[in-house]
Amino acid sequence: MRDQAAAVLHGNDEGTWTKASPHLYPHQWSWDSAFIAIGWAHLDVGRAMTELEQLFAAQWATGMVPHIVFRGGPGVPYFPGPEWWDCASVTPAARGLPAPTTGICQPPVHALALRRIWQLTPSPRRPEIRARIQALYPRMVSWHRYLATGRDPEASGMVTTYHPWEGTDNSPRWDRALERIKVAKPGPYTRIDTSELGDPSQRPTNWDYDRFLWLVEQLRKFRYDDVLIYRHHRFLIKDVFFSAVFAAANAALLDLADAAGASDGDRGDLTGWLDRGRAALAHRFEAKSGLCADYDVRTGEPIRLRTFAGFAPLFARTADAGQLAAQLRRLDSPDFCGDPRLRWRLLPSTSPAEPAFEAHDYWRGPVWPVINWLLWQSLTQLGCPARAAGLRRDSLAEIAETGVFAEYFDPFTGKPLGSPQQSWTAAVALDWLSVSGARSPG
Ligand code: 9WN
Repeated sequence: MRDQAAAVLHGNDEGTWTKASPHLYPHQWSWDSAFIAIGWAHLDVGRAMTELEQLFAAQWATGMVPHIVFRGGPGVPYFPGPEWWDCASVTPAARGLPAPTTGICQPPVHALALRRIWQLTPSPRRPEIRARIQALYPRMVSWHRYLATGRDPEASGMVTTYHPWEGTDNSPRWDRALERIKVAKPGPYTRIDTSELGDPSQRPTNWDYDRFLWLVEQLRKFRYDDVLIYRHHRFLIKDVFFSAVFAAANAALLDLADAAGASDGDRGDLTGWLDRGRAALAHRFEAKSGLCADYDVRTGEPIRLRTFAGFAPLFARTADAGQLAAQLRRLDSPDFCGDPRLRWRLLPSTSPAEPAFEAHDYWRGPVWPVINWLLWQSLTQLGCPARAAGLRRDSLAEIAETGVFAEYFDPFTGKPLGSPQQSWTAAVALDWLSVSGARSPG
């Protein structure tokens, strides 16, 4: 399997960056790149660093790392392409970049990747890789500063998302906020994802896409200015999963502070963001459900749904023993991994008990290996090696059963769904294959 996973990365390799998948996603995606760098680190730590460096070369002047860098070039088919975003025309923050980008971002997994690269760097390569980490580190801190300020002007400890494309596109977590948006069709457009895949039931609906595109139009109208967006945008959600990844990423940058020669000021800021983030998530934890709830800034209402995001305290490596115990019980309850219909004991994107659940449909039910990798890593670090080992074992078994490094899998049948040869699935498989079930990923 290791050779097959490496072949997927090599097959999608464009030399200095990696396509998220060969056909469906032929550009560089932000959080995909971070996972991909973890995969490359098992083959060549220098190549892993290049992946992150290329992504951060497209960082905006605000510190934001854009969700797509359109490195594939203008002829490469992906919808919506750079013309829908038009970032460089409307904001100076997006000018002078090596390629056009989108104007939104994705969860900051990058610091986890940087830490993993450093852990995997063999002694002879340490001086070279240390120098490259030292060069990249300030850019990562500025990315985190953007999230802690532009995306959290209230200093609440929770990151605000502006668009479902900021990670988990058609998750039912966004349904109510999208339902409030009444849009006329945002101009004629032709999707290519559904024809590329051949099965539209595995992708968001046209109703979703109308709203996704309308939201892009709005963000462009606000010139991607966080202050204007905060004032006028219709979709503003305090996302517990994004916030949890941010907390874990702040901890990862602190772990690297000595190697990177971080300043006292940066260490202080990272510690502050980490503490504030963990405290906010602890506050959003609801004992009754055993889950964390997102929060809709526009309506002031919590979003109470049984999805993977409810395990934000686990993803953030909570320091609260009571919440940890409650979340572990919930994880293996019949609403989640304890559902007897599951093919593997893995965390589905949406609970099968949730009315919005769809076994085939993207973030509305299927199992995503990268999400289970994040959970595995957290549980290992939280001192739950047995449960972590189960996630690793079942995830590898899920891939091995069909031999497909799929984007996502049907939780009941284990059928591979979405894009085959998905880079980040191959990348996390490489990482899983490198460690024994109980050994810490660091
Ligand atoms: C839009 C690349 C990306 C992932 C996202 C996933 C999906 C894109 C799409 O693919 O989103 O960004 O076209 O559906 O939802 O998490 O980064 O793999």
